[in-house]
Formats: sequence, structure tokens, C-alpha cells
Amino acid sequence: MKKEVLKLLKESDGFLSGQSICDELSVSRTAVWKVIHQLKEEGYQIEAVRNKGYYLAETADVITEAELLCCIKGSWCGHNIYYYRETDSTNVRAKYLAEEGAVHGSLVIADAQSCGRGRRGRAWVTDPGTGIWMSLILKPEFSPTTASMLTLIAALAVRRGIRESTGIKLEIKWPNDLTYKGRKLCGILTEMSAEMDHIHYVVVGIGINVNTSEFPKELSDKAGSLKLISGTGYKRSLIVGEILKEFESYYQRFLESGDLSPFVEEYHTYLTGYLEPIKVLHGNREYEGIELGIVPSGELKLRLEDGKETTISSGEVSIRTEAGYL
Ligand code: BT5
Repeated sequence: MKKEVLKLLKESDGFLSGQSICDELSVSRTAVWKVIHQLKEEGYQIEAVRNKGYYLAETADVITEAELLCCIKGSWCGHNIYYYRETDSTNVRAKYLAEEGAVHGSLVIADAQSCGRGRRGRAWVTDPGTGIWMSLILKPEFSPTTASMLTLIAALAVRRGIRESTGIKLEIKWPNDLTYKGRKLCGILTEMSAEMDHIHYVVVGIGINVNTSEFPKELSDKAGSLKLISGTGYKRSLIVGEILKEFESYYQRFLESGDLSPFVEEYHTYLTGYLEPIKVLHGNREYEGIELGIVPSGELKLRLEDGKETTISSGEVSIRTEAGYL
């Protein structure tokens, strides 16, 4: 019922009378009052005026299940939400929930993570209450070899969702980062449980610095946030809604094509360092060359210094700048 009351308040132009909420939802005045009280405790600014009713000031940046349900626009992605005020890592939670039977398209999201994870055991710094820390549970029918492409699909969806909801245009740094002027704002961590020929589930974890004003020292010259770019804060729930809508649409097209061929051109438009000199660290090997973009499987193609071309399946990209590789 919280979701319904919140929806009515959001849809109303001005004050909404307690009685009209009761009539609309067939509930008692006391029940409405209780829900309003809960919403206020969650951080919503709701004004209550005698003989006028309730008015919701749409400024609070609150992430709760009810808030998110109001912002989800697609047909399956994010319809089932697991919200945590705080958890260890939404990817860890998502893997557990997927094992326990959480359905395809479930969204696991937290306001704070005590143990956010990056790739290969690295840590993801999570400033509580300021970012989007979420994981999508997918149970696709395609082969396990295709799953790594989902990182690139997610990057495209996040980029577009952020542009639609904030106007900010981020670049994609292959394979799993979104950046602005060289600073990282978003990281994606895709994990999978599978047999040789069958996927049990895939978890696509997405971390976005939204309203973060400050980073710990070790990140201060390489991380960024949407707020630091534009100087204004954002409602995270609206960004989540837009990203999930975009993800659904990209995912559908990806299922139809079976690889990234329909997305290659778009990907290159936003790819950091495209056709420029880059360095890629892959395991213990370092490759230096011109970044030629992605191939339909999502691997990165490089023209090496000896003129030969090679593709790399994963790694860390650094871009050559005047100050060296960054
Ligand atoms: C990533 O790994 O970029 C994947 C990050 C995925 C985070 C999400 S949050 C929701 C879900 N739950 C999780 O537990 N994880 C996912 P990688 O490419 O390995 O980058 C990690 C590196 O990024 C670190 O070593 C730092 O240098 C840097 N970093 C850490 N926290 C950052 C932050 N908040 N903003 C920018 N850079 C950060």
C-alpha cells in the first residue's frame, strides 16, 4: 500500500486530501496516516495541512522499494525488487537470491554496501546514501560463452539511462567503466554461475557515483560523480528507472542478434580512446597499440606496433595522454 499512496502523492498536482486517498485505495484514515508517517521516516518531505490534505515535496533523494516501484517503466526488468538499507555487496546478495530462486530480471539494490566488490577481488568504494549500488539477476537461455557480452550491453544501457535522466554524456572505457574526462563514475561487475553449456544465472552489478561530493584520497584524482560534473544533485530512483528501461530494450535486441553486431557502431561512438594509442594490461601481459574498437563478441581489437592486429578478451585499458598513459 505504501507504493500506491506514494504514487497518488506523486501524481497529484497540489494537496491531496486524506479522504480521496482512502476512497481511491479503499482503506481507513488511520491506515493512510500510518503510511504517511512511514514515508516521512524514510526521508520524504510530506506536508500535512488541515482541510487540505497531504503534499509531497519532490526533492528528497530517497531509495526504497516503494520509491523504485514508482519509477520502474519496463515490463520485466526490476519488477521484483530486493531493497536493503545496508548490505555487504549487492552482487553477493544477488548470487544468494538467484540460488534461492529469485526470478529473471530481479533487482537487488542497497543504499549502502559495507563490502562493495570490483573485478578480481578489488574493492568498490561505496559512499552510503549517495550512489546507485545495484545488481540485476538474469537467467538467460543463451550459452555461457555469450554472458561476458552483457557487461558491454549494461555499459550502453547505463550510459543512455544517465544521459536521458541527467543530460550528462559519459564515455565508455572498455570493458566495464563509464568515465567523464578521464574520471571513473561507474563500474560494472558481471558474474555467472554456469555449467559447460547452461547458465544458472548471471549477476550484473552496477555501481554509479551520483551525489558523491568527496572520495577517499586514493580515488580523489581518478573518480568522479554526476554531482561533481554538473554541480547539482539527482534523484537516484529516476536514474535507476531510466537505466532499467534502457537495459530491457538493449537486452531484447541482444537476444535477437545473439552477439554485439547491432551495437558495434554505437559503442565506438562513445568508446574512450577509439582509434588512439592505448595500453591494455591483460594478466601479466601488456599490449600497446591503436584501439580499433570491439568485435561482435565484445573483445577489443588492437593494432600493435608491428602492424599486426590482435583481440583481447579482458583487461585494464590506459589511454595515452600528454602526461603519459592514464
Ligand atoms: C569495477 O571493478 O569497476 C566493478 C565495480 C562494480 C561495483 C558494483 S556496486 C553494486 C555491485 N555490488 C558490488 O559489490 N559490486 C557491484 P574494477 O574494474 O575492478 O574497478 C575497481 C577499481 O575502481 C578499484 O580498484 C578502484 O581503483 C576504483 N574504484 C573503487 N571504487 C570506486 C568508486 N566508487 N568510483 C570510482 N572508482 C572506484
